[in-house]
Amino acid sequence: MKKKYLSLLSIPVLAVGLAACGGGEKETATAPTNSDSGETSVEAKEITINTTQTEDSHYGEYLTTFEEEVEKNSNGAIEVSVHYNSELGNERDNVESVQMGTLDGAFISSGVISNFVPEFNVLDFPFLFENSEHARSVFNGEIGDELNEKLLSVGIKNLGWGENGFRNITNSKHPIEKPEDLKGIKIRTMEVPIHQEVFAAFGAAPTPMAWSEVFTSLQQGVIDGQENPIPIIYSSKFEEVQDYVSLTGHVYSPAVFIFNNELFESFSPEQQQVLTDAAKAAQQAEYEFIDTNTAAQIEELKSKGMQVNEVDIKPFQDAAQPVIDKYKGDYAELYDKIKAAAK
Ligand code: EAX
Repeated sequence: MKKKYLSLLSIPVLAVGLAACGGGEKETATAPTNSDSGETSVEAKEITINTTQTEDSHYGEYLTTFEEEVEKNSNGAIEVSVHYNSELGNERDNVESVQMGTLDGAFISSGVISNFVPEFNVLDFPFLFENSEHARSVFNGEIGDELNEKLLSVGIKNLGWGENGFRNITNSKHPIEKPEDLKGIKIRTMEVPIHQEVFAAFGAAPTPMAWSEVFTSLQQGVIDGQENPIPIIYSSKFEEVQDYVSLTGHVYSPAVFIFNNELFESFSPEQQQVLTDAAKAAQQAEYEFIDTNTAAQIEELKSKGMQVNEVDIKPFQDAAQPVIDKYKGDYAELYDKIKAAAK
């Protein structure tokens, strides 16, 4: 975490925070004094965040809102440095780095977390959530809190839930209208075992791959397709490498704002509140961005030459059921609680 110096006059919060950190006796910040202006300056804390997506994506909407809120409400005592396009590694690497403290935080799809917290496997079950309202109420309620506790047990603070969204299939062979259409199609999946099994059950050839390799792999024909929510298909400019979008909505991916918990606890209670409040505001901004733009993004993908088709999900649900039955036993209680929360 890089340290920067700011004028104390502009950041009374930090001065109080630093004094409070001095234990029982009142300590004042003993930072260097700027000889020119005579002002006393104290260290500002900089936090570094990584994400896979572009700054103009729905992830970018979340993170730019977070950055603005933190720097506004911490009086500049906390600076946020966001790195887009997997600049500081892929999602799975990021979970490990945040856990070890070599990366402060990351905004990622929850899929890869199941490799660290088994309960997260449930979130990647196909057709688990009825709609966005169902999913958002689950993650912003008791179940979301329970999952956050599981994350804390491995040293990771979830600053706040976000949304990746309902995942749809893109490919360059033909429209996907029924599972049989996926026969032999090389579909990139996240590094999530249950996703690989679901696409094998659909008849596809699942190819697990980190996000940063997907666009060039599609361009080079190493894979035929992939699956992601519309906002990612749009912001990734997949119309340049894919011809078909099939609206299967087969999995809902939440997004998680993972943060090194030791670092989080090093902030004063006031600063911790600034961080969590900023994440809440960012979540609302992202939800609004998604709800406002997704329909228009589909129309724009069509205008750019992509063929978009609806599907009857029942055959996909039937094909996926054996995979659900195989794994549900391990997480039956959580699975049933989520299903029961459907609006
Ligand atoms: O987090 O890997 C994926 O397909 C994820 O949905 C993407 O990185 C957004």
